[in-house]
Amino acid sequence: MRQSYHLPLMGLLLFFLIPSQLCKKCVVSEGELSSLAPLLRTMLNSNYTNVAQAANVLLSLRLVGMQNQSIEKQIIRLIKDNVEKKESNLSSGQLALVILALGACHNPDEKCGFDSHLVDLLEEKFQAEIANMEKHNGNPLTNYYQLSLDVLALCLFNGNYSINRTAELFNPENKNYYFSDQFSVDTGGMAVLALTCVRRRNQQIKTDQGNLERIDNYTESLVKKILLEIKENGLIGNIYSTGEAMQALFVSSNYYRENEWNCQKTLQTVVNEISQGAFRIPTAAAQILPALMGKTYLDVNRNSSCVYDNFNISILVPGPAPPTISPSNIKVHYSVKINETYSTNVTVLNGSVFLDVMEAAQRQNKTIFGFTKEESSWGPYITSVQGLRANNNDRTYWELLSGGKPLSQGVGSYVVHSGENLEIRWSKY
Ligand code: B12
Ligand SMILES: *[C@@H]1O[C@H](CO)[C@@H](O)[C@H](O)[C@H]1NC(C)=O
Ligand SMILES: *[C@@H]1O[C@H](CO)[C@@H](O)[C@H](O)[C@H]1NC(C)=O
Ligand SMILES: *[C@@H]1O[C@H](CO)[C@@H](O)[C@H](O)[C@H]1NC(C)=O
Ligand SMILES: *[C@@H]1O[C@H](CO)[C@@H](O)[C@H](O)[C@H]1NC(C)=O
Ligand SMILES: *[C@@H]1O[C@H](CO)[C@@H](O)[C@H](O)[C@H]1NC(C)=O
Ligand SMILES: *[C@@H]1O[C@H](CO)[C@@H](O)[C@H](O)[C@H]1NC(C)=O
Ligand SMILES: *[C@@H]1O[C@H](CO)[C@@H](O)[C@H](O)[C@H]1NC(C)=O
Ligand SMILES: *[C@@H]1O[C@H](CO)[C@@H](O)[C@H](O)[C@H]1NC(C)=O
Ligand SMILES: *[C@@H]1O[C@H](CO)[C@@H](O)[C@H](O)[C@H]1NC(C)=O
Ligand SMILES: *[C@@H]1O[C@H](CO)[C@@H](O)[C@H](O)[C@H]1NC(C)=O
Ligand SMILES: *[C@@H]1O[C@H](CO)[C@@H](O)[C@H](O)[C@H]1NC(C)=O
Ligand SMILES: *[C@@H]1O[C@H](CO)[C@@H](O)[C@H](O)[C@H]1NC(C)=O
Repeated sequence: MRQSYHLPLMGLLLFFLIPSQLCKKCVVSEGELSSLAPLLRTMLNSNYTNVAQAANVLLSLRLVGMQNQSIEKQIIRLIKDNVEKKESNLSSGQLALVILALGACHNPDEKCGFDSHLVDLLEEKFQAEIANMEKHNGNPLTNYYQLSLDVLALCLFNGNYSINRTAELFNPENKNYYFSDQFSVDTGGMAVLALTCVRRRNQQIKTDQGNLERIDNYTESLVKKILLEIKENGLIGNIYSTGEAMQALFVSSNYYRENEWNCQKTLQTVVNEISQGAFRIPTAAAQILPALMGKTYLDVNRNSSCVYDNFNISILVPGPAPPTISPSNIKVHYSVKINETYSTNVTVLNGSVFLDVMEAAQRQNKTIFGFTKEESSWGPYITSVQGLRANNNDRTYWELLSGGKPLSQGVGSYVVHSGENLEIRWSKY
């Protein structure tokens, strides 16, 4: 395996010449760049089976200035095919991600970007989210993470949205920032990015000063909530929300004091986690990478920012590490909980994931353990068990637990252990 990194001299010079207050970010040092290789490998080895996954990967690669024509072409084709085939079926946030990814090209000579009708379509989908909220007790079609992506894309690409309405929607007290009373750091982080874009782009509009002040106030509160989620080891929320949270804190440094966040500590923990294989899912890798290199989604259509601009990385990509499925069997306990609990013992190969357990149980009794799943940017998402379907209008979903505690990974990636008590529970968020 050969890996080589070229950091153009220009990038280094910029790094040292740009005044530090302009770029008060902590980033992975040049010497540590090779620790990011597993992220790139994961992103480049992906099959891009899902449009949101492909968009996440392309956006991330472009933000850090990694140019690989063959991969870009492949992803762009997939995204474009997907958009044409089922544009009316894309969720608002999926479309917003596509716009961000396609629009994130720094090279004006290159044939890049997107058809402007995609922005019109996003306006419609954003309106549909709001209409659904009005009709269904304040619940959007998707979620506030996606509404934030919508506002961000509309803001960056000159779409039409109401600043007034946006200020109203993104009140930090809104229930949509919370899942089961727990503040969603990913959601709050994305909202801070969106609100910061709106704020910066509308600085001069006199008539909107009231709304802009309101947005300032909301941003400050959201930043406070994010800071409250900083853990002992420096992670913000959990490992998978840390990238978005870092981006949010990068763009909002005027709302907190330097001693309120030890960015270096966060960075170090993330780098350690990379070596432990925490980011094996392409979307996970794509969402953490920009922050590690000092980039945020607000840089999407900005010419240049602090470091590594246009950095070149060539990496011979080896196959993914073979999953360690050993021929030995393990036994786990599995239950489906609705009002009643339905339990069974299942034997699977050591190294199996949650989904393997569900499939084994389903083979035992399809009536009780039958389920459906959908492919998403994070892998398979469980949509129904026993025919009972999750529904965003009711805020219902199928929650994954082990030993009574919610898991922070999905059925496709959580590796089960011998004797474990696994549960899938009909819940409200
Ligand atoms: C909103 C959300 C939810 C909502 C989804 C329904 C809704 N109203 O939209 C609810 C609260 C129900 C939910 C549930 C879960 N979630 Co969730 N969720 C998110 C969030 C904040 C945004 C997702 C999104 O819209 N993305 C943007 C769109 C454009 O991409 P998309 O692929 O089209 O989005 C869909 C999928 O992401 C899917 N989805 C949501 N969560 C999860 C989790 C997994 C593992 C999978 C495969 C799919 C999935 O729902 C989205 C809408 O349809 C993300 C944060 C993030 N960083 O992405 C966490 C996130 C994806 N969720 C996560 C987790 C762990 C879960 C649960 C497994 C928690 C649990 N213990 O049960 C369950 C899923 C269980 C199942 N049934 O398979 C983790 C995944 C980490 C990982 N390595 O896999 C994330 C990253 C949060 C975090 N920081 O920990 N989630
Ligand atoms: C990609 O697709 C190929 C062929 O369908 C499959 O063999 C391979 O396991 C897939 N890789 C990943 C990482 O999903
Ligand atoms: C759009 O979604 C609906 C329902 O989910 C499905 O029946 C239809 O086939 C989809 N259309 C396309 C073009 O994917
Ligand atoms: C923007 O949207 C508002 C409604 O939200 C509408 O009244 C206005 O005409 C739209 N403007 C353009 C240029 O489409
Ligand atoms: C903005 O919204 C408020 C209600 O939140 C409303 O009273 C006000 O008239 C709106 N202003 C504009 C310019 O639309
Ligand atoms: C935001 O506004 C509310 C009410 O107007 C006020 O109580 C709160 O202190 C403000 N928050 C900040 C951070 O300015
Ligand atoms: C963007 O950068 C290029 C060179 O890197 C420069 O020629 C161009 O003027 C810049 N554009 C803007 C809008 O700053
Ligand atoms: C990046 O790599 C490509 C091909 O490997 C090369 O043509 C190009 O000059 C490099 N760019 C920089 C800025 O080093
Ligand atoms: C681009 O990616 C392909 C496929 O992953 C790889 O074979 C090639 O070496 C990469 N090119 C560069 C310049 O990194
Ligand atoms: C669970 O039980 C409650 C109270 O008996 C009932 O209202 C509800 O419909 C049940 N839920 C399901 C999914 O069966
Ligand atoms: C599963 O196995 C445990 C012992 O390992 C036993 O106590 C329990 O009754 C079994 N449950 C079912 C549903 O078979
Ligand atoms: C399962 O495999 C892991 C290593 O992959 C090993 O440490 C563990 O002892 C195995 N457990 C059983 C019950 O075979
Ligand atoms: C599945 O479970 C139901 C309810 O306990 C039972 O009536 C049915 O006979 C079972 N089916 C099989 C194939 O075991």
